[in-house]
This record gives sequence, structure tokens and C-alpha cells, in this order.
Amino acid sequence: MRTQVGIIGAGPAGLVLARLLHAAGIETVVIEARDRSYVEGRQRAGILEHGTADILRAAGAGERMDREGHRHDGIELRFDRRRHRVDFPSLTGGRSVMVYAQTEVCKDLIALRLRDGGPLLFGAEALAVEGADTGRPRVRYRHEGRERTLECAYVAGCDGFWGVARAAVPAALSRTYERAYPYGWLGVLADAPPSHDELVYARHDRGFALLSHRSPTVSRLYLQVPADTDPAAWGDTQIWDELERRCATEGGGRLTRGPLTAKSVTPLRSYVHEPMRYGRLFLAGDAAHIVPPTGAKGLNLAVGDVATLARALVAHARTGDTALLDAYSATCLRRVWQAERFSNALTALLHRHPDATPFDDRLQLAQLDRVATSRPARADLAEAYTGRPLDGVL
Ligand code: RFL
Ligand code: PHB
Repeated sequence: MRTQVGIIGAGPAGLVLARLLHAAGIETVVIEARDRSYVEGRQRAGILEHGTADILRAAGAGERMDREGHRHDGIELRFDRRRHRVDFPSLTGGRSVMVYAQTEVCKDLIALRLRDGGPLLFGAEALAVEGADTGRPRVRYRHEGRERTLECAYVAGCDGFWGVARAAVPAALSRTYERAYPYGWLGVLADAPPSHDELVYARHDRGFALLSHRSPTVSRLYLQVPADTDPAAWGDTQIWDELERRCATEGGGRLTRGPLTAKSVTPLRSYVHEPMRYGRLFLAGDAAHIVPPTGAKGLNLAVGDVATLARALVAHARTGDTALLDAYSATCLRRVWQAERFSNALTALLHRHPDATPFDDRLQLAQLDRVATSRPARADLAEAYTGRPLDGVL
């Protein structure tokens, strides 16, 4: 098989890229290792930055998001049994975020792709990217029990952190930057209406907790746990009790409880691979970088990368100019490192390090108090959380 842009991975990065290129008349083939129901059911992100929602709309994939998603104008921080709201529009000149789950973003994009008739092969596992530094890169993959080759003008490695595309960059050219955190998140889905109308980020001596939303009847909840925790070791009542304890405030109410329908543990990690381009191979999304989920940046970075890549590929197709393709890695990495900085800082602000001393605890509380009482500190958080505009991409 032959195509203009071979896309490995049908997560948010691969699916948005396929959609943007289709709209510009550029032919793509998407190959995805897993089956459709797995990709559509994988529980992950919930928060779309302002700019991400705009890109989805511009790609013609914003209709259900605008109908069923919820605009959130702030978050609540809890610490020391007190609550502090961070109001986004007043701190950022009118920006907000959209609560709309990654599962729904992927369902919408898959439906559009199949309607467009563009090839999207499920159960097609890329084995390697070959000839990335030549004029004719190829993706070797396995589909329906047979090994095949996809010949491309360009390859987009959108295959997530565990994918194969990154390995095509020669070790001598690769630089990686990494931090593993000594804790993870136990994430659950609950058939229970959200207990608070905005997301709640809680810092507690027993660890971080997050109350998020999926719909008016489904909550998404997280607890900081040791990285090697077995989710099955946590019973439902124990999870609710722990969430309630960590989110408790003076005079505050109880959480609305309901049956838990999914439980998993995610380790927290920061990771950046540089450069994000090698020859005709472009890495995008989690294939190139990981942030801890505290700042809700992962999906947004993935969409930002592919919007930048689509613009560069379209400019090249129309004018033959390679300037934007040549700038791709540096353009993305600038934004990536800002997200790494913010995600790391918010993680450190809200999580309890297992080796924290009483001095560390007081410093952390002083820092939170500064966010609660200083408008510039709050504005800094609000600006990073809602995301900076993707200049020139739309
Ligand atoms: P994905 O979503 O991992 O998709 C990669 C796809 O590639 C496929 N694949 C292959 N296909 C073919 N051949 C191979 N050899 C392949 N190897 C892999 C995979 O099956 C998959 O379908 O990467 P992408 O597209 O870069 O998207 C990144 C996001 O998924 C990720 O950054 C976010 O989910 C991170 N994240 C959050 N991001 C946000 O912006 N806001 C949030 O609120 C947020 N919350 C979260 C999160 C991630 C979490 N976990 C579980 C890591 C909360 C959690 C708990
Ligand atoms: C989620 O709803 O899954 C979610 C929300 C905010 C985060 C991380 C995850 O910071």
C-alpha cells in the first residue's frame, strides 16, 4: 500500500491529524494496533483547553462536544480544610476549558474518518519505521496475520509512549529527559453525579485527590497512591472514604456515592524525546512526550503537535516550502517544555512526597496560600491550565 502520509496510531494525535489532512485534500492511511472498541473505551483525559476545542471545531469534529461537553470557568483548590476557587475568565481575558472525555473525542473522530472513507485499519500493528532518512520512508506492519508495508512520502509517529516510531530515530541523535515520580494515581469511574460543579484538586497530608466529571450522572475520581499499588487492593467503600477524607473542608458536605465501574492505577512520569523529527518521520503526542496528568495537558499537547504538523504538511503540499516542516520540532518543543514545567509544578504543589519533612509540608502550604491570596499567582495557574493560544495554527 502507498499513501502521502502514513499515520501510526489512532489516539487523539493520529485521528486529529488524519482529519486535518483529509480536509486539506492530503491522503493518509491510519494504522492502529488495537481494535475499535478498545480505542473508544480507553479511559483517559477529560479536559480540553480552549485552543484544543477550537481545533476540533475547525476540523469539523466539535458538534457533539459543543452539545454534550461542559464549559468550566474555574477549578477549586482544597487544602487545610479550606476551599479556594480559581476563576479562569477573569484571570485570563475570557478563557475557559471544556470538560469532554477523550473517549468521546476519539469516538467522534473515528466516526468521521469512517464516514470520509479514509483508510483506518484496526488490529494493524506497526513493527518498524524504515528509511526515515530517505525520500521513501516505509512502515512495516502486521495486519490479519500477514506482514505488509506502507510506503509513504511522510510518516507521523502518533503511536503513544509505548509505540515503535520513536525507535527509528538513531540513538546518536536522540536526547531524552525523564522524571519518574514515587507515586501514581488510582483512577475510578463512578455511577454517581459529580459532588461539586467544578473540578476539585485537593492537597492533604494523606496525599492528593481529584474530583472530576464525565457527565451529569458519572464522576471520574483520582487518589494519589504508591506507584506499585494494585487497584484490586482498594475496596469501593475504602476509596469513597479516602476521597472524602482528603477533600473534606470546614462545614463541607459529603460526596455523592455510587457504584464504581472501573479502577486502574497510572504511574506518573515526565518525559521528553528530542528532536521530534528525523528525516521524513515526525513524532507527535505521547510518542514524543509525557506529562503527569495533574495539569491535564497530555491530550492538549498531542492536538497542538498535530495541528502544527498539519499546517506544515499543507504548506509544503501547496507551495513546496519546507520552512514549517523544518521548524516543526523546535516549534512543538517550546510548547511541550512549558507544559512540562507547569505539569511538574502543579504535581509538586499538590502531591505529598513520601519523604516530605514537616518543613516541606509547611513550604507546600505556604505556596498554596500564595495561590489562594495572590492574583498574579492565580493568573499564572489559570493561564497555564486553560492553555496559551496556538498562534498561527488555526
Ligand atoms: P495515545 O492516546 O496513547 O494513542 C496512541 C495510539 O497508538 C496505538 N499504538 C500503535 N498502533 C499501531 N502500531 C503500534 N506499534 C502501536 N503502538 C501504539 C495505541 O493503541 C493508541 O491507540 O497517544 P496520543 O494520540 O499521543 O494521545 C495522548 C493522550 O492520550 C494522553 O496524553 C492523555 O490521555 C493524557 N491525559 C490527559 N491529557 C489531557 O490533556 N487532559 C487530561 O485531563 C488528561 N488526563 C491523561 C489523563 C492520561 C491518563 N492516563 C491513563 C495516562 C488522565 C489519565 C489517568
Ligand atoms: C480527568 O477528568 O480524567 C482529568 C481531569 C483533570 C486532570 C486529569 C484528569 O488534571
